[in-house]
Amino acid sequence: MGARHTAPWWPCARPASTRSPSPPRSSSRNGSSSLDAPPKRSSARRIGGVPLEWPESGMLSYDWVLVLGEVLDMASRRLQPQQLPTVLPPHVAESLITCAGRLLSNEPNCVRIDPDPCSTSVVLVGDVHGQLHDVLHLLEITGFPSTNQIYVFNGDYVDRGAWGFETYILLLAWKVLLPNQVFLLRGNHETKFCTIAYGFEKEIMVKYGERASSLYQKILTCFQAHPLAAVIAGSVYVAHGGLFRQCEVPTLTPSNSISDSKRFVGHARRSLTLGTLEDLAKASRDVLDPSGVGSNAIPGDILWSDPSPNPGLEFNMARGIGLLFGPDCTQEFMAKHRLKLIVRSHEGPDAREKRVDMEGMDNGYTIDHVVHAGKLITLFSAPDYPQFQAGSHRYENKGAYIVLEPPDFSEPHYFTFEAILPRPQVSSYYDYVNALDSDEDLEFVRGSENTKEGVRS
Ligand SMILES: [Mn+2]
Repeated sequence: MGARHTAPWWPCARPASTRSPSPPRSSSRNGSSSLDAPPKRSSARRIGGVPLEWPESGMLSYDWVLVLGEVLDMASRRLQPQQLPTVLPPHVAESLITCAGRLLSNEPNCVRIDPDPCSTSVVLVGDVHGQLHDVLHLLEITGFPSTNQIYVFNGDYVDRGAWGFETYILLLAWKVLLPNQVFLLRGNHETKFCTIAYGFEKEIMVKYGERASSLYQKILTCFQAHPLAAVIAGSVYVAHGGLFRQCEVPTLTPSNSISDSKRFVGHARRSLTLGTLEDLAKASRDVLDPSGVGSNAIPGDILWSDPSPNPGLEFNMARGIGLLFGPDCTQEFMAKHRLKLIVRSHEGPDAREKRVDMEGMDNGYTIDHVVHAGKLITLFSAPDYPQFQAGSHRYENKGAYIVLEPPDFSEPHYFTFEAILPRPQVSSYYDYVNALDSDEDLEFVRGSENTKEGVRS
């Protein structure tokens, strides 16, 4: 195994011309349970105990990433959480975070994905929230990322579930291996204030001890690097929360006073105009906790907004951040950009239980807006969510993913799947009985830079 930090590890991914052949796609993309679609294992299966080291070549391979998944799976089942560094050393995790962060930060706010119109399909995945075993299952039944199969993950990789670190690291590894086939959009949980409130920060502290603080800081930096949205084949818009406001930046001249600026901010909060992809391209996304006001308005909206059955664009009072946007906004945005489909995520069965005017999330997806230009779908990929639920009642929701097929890519094919149960027994990293939807707690962690309203995740 290579010595620490001595192996060159950048560039990390293989050049495109030397990539491994695509692994065979599973014949069972049928949304079945695990019993119907037994997981396939890589030829390099490895039974743990030996720390995974960065490849001596400095380049990740398919086998390395598959082994990483197996090691993380094994560790979750056989090791105590604090033993994870014995199989995934902190310097290996840090290398993955650094490599992926560089790739992500070089991507634009809205990634343009133009798949080969003859041979490439695109898989869209919604929230996964630290449910490692369900993510591994999804990859196996759907087929691993490859030159013929692009994945777009739509954020919320961490929090609530007990394996957010493993899930995030695994997805970063796929990104490093296949940067042009794996896209990782940012969710609202890829922020400091959510990871403090919903367990991910504590999870890292428990698992990595004295190295945790450094790891967490690197991950927070990586969070800010994720792109906010994607447009696939020119016709499918994907973002975690959805649409966003136009954010006019006041032109400050020597004659502008501070009071002028304050008046502008007040005006911007009162009147909302739907933003465009041009506005998105110009936005600054390099912010740890988008506050949803001022220059942070666009990333805040994209990560936190929800569709509404009611027309118009309004502040999302239930969440305290982001917007509610009606079918008319969806139509306007789609028509302006010649889109045929919008896929967003962000609302699981718990969130939908509180919205009596919206369809429930039992099957992992809902069709929320059907307008002249096309439709808007919510996609949620964490089955049996949240992992930790108070009381005996569970939502028992299915997860879903969407496949877009060539040559058109704008017709969604839905696939549902059930959770891999039973999950390994482990304690949660947050007070799920009391912390859920606690405005006071979130107000505390969000700090003074954010809005005064509470926030519902
Ligand atoms: Mn979310």
